[in-house]
Amino acid sequence: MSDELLITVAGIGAEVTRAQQPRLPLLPEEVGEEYRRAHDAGASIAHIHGRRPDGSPTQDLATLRAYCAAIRARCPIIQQLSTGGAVGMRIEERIEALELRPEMATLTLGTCNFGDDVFENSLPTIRTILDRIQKFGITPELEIFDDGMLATADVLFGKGLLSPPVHFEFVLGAPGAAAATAENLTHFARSIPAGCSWTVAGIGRRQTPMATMAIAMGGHVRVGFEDNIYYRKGELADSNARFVERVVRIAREVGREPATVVQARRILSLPAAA
Ligand code: KMH
Ligand code: ZN
Repeated sequence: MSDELLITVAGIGAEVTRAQQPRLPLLPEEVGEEYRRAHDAGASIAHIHGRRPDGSPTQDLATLRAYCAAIRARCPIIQQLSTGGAVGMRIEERIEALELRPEMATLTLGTCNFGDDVFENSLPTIRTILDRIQKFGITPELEIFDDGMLATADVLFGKGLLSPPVHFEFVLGAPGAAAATAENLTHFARSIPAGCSWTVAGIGRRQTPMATMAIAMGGHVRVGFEDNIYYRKGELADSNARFVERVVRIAREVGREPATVVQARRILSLPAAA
């Protein structure tokens, strides 16, 4: 276990709207500023989705290029592109921006319900995304929404397509996937190979309880508008950085410091920045 805490900020997502969260960043300058504030508050990883100016989700190359440049111009946070995109998005759109060679990209290891929709990730889809991730020398984050996705990780390890140690992310509380409970978090954390690190993203009002458990267990934390728009019941968060600040306060109370970007690269075995 590393004492330093990785904090990922998932500040955009694909589903939240401006009508629901007026501070949702959409334009590149807004995205750049939002992630800079989160970085300054203690986040070391930026999980990034694309949006058109009207708020609709897109993973197109031009949008992601502009976002990545706007973030990089303001802070050295590790950039992690989503390959999940939005439910129903074509696979080619989900992966076209990987040619930007971000340091990290997510790889969701299975299909699950997502509200009324289906988040589709068949094994061929997973292999296509993994191929593209590896072609560009990107470090994957294995995203687990449900128990069966842990089995898929074992399939990939068994076939030699990936080898531990790798970094996992447990998304708990998505509507239609595994619930955000202490039992599920413990089970997931115990199920991955020795030496692997993990982050938890608790959805909605389970964001802070899950983060607190992960801090105590030696895991890492993701927060942000993608997963939760309320700071507390009935009160919208006024920025992603406010979530990061709260996680930092909780972590310090139990003796963990937020990882700097340099420390995060070491924990994740990423190459040092050029
Ligand atoms: N928007 C969700 C359906 C990821 O970023 O890798 C999927 C998602 C996963 O957000
Ligand atoms: Zn995402």
